[in-house]
Amino acid sequence: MKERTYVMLKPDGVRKHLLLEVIKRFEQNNLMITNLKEMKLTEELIHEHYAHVSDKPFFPKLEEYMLSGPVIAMIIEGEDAVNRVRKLMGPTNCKEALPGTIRGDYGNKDDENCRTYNVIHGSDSVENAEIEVNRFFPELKEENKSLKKTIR
Ligand code: IDP
Ligand code: MG
Repeated sequence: MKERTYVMLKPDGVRKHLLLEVIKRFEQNNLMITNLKEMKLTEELIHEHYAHVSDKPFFPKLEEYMLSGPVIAMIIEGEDAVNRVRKLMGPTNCKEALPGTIRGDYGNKDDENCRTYNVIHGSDSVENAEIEVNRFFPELKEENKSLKKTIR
């Protein structure tokens, strides 16, 4: 099924100049980047986006990481986009991510940091993708309603 998903190059990914590399990987896999912008996250946005881990001991470190520089927010469309983007990213822990995945190739491999500094975010379900697209691209709200019907 054609879907869209929310992808975010995290601050370490921006610092490592990985934007073109990740776009290339998505495009070569027949996924289309339909929207892209640079933005600086706020504490409020981080708490909302990472509400599912906000009670974990690592949350302050995650928050500091996500505030450490700008991110690149993207909407990506294509067949089975949510799962295919997750596969191209690799698992959360960069030490477990295989070479050839974005996290496996570019994430932090230190024991202390491999679970946090993992370069990229991708929505984990179609439902969350819609929530995240609306969260990070609120300016598309009206367009979003019709986009669902006119997916490329
Ligand atoms: P995901 O990004 O692979 O979907 P989530 O479980 O949604 O993983 O966690 C959100 C983010 O929180 C991760 O991408 C990572 O940056 C950070 N994180 C997750 N688990 C840990 C952990 O055990 N230690 C430190 N940071 C973590
Ligand atoms: Mg997640």
